[in-house]
Amino acid sequence: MKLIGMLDSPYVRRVAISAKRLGISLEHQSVSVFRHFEQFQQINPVVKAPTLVLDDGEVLMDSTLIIDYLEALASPGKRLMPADLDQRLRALRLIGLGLAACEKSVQIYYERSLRPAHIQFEPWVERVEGQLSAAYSALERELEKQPLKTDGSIAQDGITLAVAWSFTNLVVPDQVEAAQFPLISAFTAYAEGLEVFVSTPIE
Ligand SMILES: N[C@@H](CCC(=O)N[C@@H](CS)C(=O)NCC(=O)O)C(=O)O
Repeated sequence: MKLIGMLDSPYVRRVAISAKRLGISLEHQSVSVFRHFEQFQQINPVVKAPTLVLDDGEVLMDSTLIIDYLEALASPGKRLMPADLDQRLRALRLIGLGLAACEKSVQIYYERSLRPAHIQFEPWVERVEGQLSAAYSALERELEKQPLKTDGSIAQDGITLAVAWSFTNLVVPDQVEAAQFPLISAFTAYAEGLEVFVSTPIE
């Protein structure tokens, strides 16, 4: 199977890291949704990263749906989501917040990099900045209540949180201060030190 997209996308990176943790080998092709738009279109006319191309040519998109498929393919001992319902609910809540943080970071980044300065709409930017801050504040509170394990393991909630924080720091660093989110920052430092993260660097 082929994973299409750049690792500077948090969505592509979470799929690549999840696949490694699940023991599923993917051939990664670094095709950019912007710089290689036409090439991407040939693979997936919707041009969304990540795109997964299955061995029979079927195309799947959206990181959560791709990970869902990979989880189903993986052996039960390697799953990245807890089976216990309460733990699963918490993991899903953390993942939801992490994905919202990714989405809001992308929106601010696209606003700044794609929309000409003279037609930027400040009320919209402020709204999105507030949403980004709300997502990380809620995540920080979650980690205060119950820390994620830092014993060498990592599950889907931790992968998504760390990938999100690294991405936000890459594209809109002015929006987040490590001192304001010490637990998220410390957990991300732990995750980025794991072999599976080190071998899947932001490109
Ligand atoms: N919900 C999607 C979001 C994917 C997404 O928005 N990817 C960006 C790259 S970071 C993209 O494809 N941008 C191009 C576009 O939306 O036109 C997921 O989880 O995969």
